[in-house]
Amino acid sequence: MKIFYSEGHRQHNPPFEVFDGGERVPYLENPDRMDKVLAALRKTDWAEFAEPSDFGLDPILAVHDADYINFLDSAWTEWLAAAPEAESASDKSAILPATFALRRKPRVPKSFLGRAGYYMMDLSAVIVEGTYKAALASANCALSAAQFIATQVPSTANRPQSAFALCRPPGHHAGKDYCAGYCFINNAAVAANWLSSKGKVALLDIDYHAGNGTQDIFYDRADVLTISIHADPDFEYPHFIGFADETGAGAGLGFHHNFPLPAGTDDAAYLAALDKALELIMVYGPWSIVVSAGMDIYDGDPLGKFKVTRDGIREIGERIANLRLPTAVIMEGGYANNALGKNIGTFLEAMK
Ligand code: OKP
Ligand code: ZN
Repeated sequence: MKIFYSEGHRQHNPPFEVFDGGERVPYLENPDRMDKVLAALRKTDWAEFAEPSDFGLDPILAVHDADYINFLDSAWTEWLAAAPEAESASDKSAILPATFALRRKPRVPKSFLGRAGYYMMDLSAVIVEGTYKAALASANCALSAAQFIATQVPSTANRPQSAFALCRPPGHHAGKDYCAGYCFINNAAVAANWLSSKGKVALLDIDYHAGNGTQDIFYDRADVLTISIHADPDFEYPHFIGFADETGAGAGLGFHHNFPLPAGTDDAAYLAALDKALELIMVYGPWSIVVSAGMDIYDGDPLGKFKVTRDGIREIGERIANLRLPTAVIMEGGYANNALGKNIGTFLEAMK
């Protein structure tokens, strides 16, 4: 299986994040995650590593607001220069505004801190100097996987090929004009949108957290079916979106589906929801699928409350592969670092 990977992710290594209650903790979405996945995949005889191509900004701007992308580009320089605006910040090692644009009429503030609060949804999308470049490299991995499945010759394989994008930072919480939950550019959305120029695409999000950014981006579109299986936002981040009654709007009505699940969800309950999702995909009839693959569904993930086992993860991979569609797998979350390599390896092995 082709694995698109860039060393570029390393420059995104925030010194901390802020948990509910204000505690500063080491950043969970860290380069060590990638090292664990790399080590596991390098041990296999089927992982074929490739550098991503540079697709430029166009496919990113087809999904994200240009002013938001400009914000990401210049944020670090502006943050360092934001005096006396941010003069009270005793620590400038990471950008974190303390004021958020809550349900305002959209009016982009002029000041840097104003724009930071406007474009950031929470305290876990921490921006440092290398964040934008890392996010671009991550999006290029996703686009490269999309291009690979779009151009492969199917005749030699007994099932259509899939490709894996080793994305870091992840993407599914990032919306058109906001970053959130470790995500800055929505890699899976960029890939799915790119693929949608060739026909209907389905995007299945199996990360533990609701894919709010993906939902927002495609909410009024019928040409990309989006489905997210996740922890019920009634008890879990992102709290405000990801409910079962959110099914799309306008032309997109009926083309988004959420499967919110309770804490403690085990393999059987998870697979039952997955089967419903896969049925919806079959009925839709896409030519390809994009999978937002978060391994934080795994039992024991520090951010998750599901009880999905490694056998469950293998079964999820097999059932998705049984759709027999060209599939671009995009890495999202998963924070049990010591299990992450095996989990990703098991998932991909089942899909190849
Ligand atoms: C990113 B991904 C918990 C705060 C939540 C953000 C979690 C982002 C998860 N107290 N922090 O979907 O794996
Ligand atoms: Zn997650």
